[in-house]
Amino acid sequence: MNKIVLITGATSGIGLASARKFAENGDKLILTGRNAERLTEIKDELENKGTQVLTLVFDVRDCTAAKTCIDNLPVEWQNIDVLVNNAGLALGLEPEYDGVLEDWNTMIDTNIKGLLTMTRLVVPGMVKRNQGHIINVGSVAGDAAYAGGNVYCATKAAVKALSDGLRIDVANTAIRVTNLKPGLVETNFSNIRFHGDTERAANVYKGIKPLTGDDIADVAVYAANAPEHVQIAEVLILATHQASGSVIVRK
Ligand code: 8X3
Repeated sequence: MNKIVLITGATSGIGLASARKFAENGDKLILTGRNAERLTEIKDELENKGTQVLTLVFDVRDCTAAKTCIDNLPVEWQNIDVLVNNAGLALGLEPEYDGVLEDWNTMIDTNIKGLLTMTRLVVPGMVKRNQGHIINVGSVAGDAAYAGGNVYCATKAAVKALSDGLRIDVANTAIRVTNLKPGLVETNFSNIRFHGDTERAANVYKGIKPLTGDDIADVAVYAANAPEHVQIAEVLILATHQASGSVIVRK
């Protein structure tokens, strides 16, 4: 209750679902994203329900902008309790020998370097206060590569390594680190992956009941509210008919 929760990529998908679930939980929210208009709409929606919301418009790939925003937080918003490193994306499903360099750079810059930037900016305050929780949105894709997943899978494997590394580095503090690893979640994820090819995106979820952003957000809120001595280190969350990144039974 009444934590300050910063969520990156809060304008859609798991980020937006998390914003709504943490709001229901009574927390104060710092929501970040690139789309100023969407952020304002979400802020209005949540404030109407009594949640205090601060929005920050920046791209996690822009470390100067991120630093300016975090360094200039109003004093009452500075003590961030929970950092949800959610901003991330997949682009393309081409074989590794045939991939698009620009897409690779976007994924690496967002999913790895953006997450690292936010960690570097927010976690020192947590260490100073000996209190805090970092929830990284990893993926089943980080456990094993699947066909065409190559670089995306590598970025999510990096999220696992960075979560594990950070957990070691803060093990002498009260800070907790969680790596959430969703499988098939029906959000805008596949539309973005396939550059707006909605038919191809819809096929990803055909014949299986996929997870929703809410399903993942529920776990994030649970982890953040577990008793202080309990660290939910890693959670793999799959649809019932998905067994791994590449084993999906469709009906
Ligand atoms: C999202 C899950 O299986 O589409 O990270 O890569 S998957």
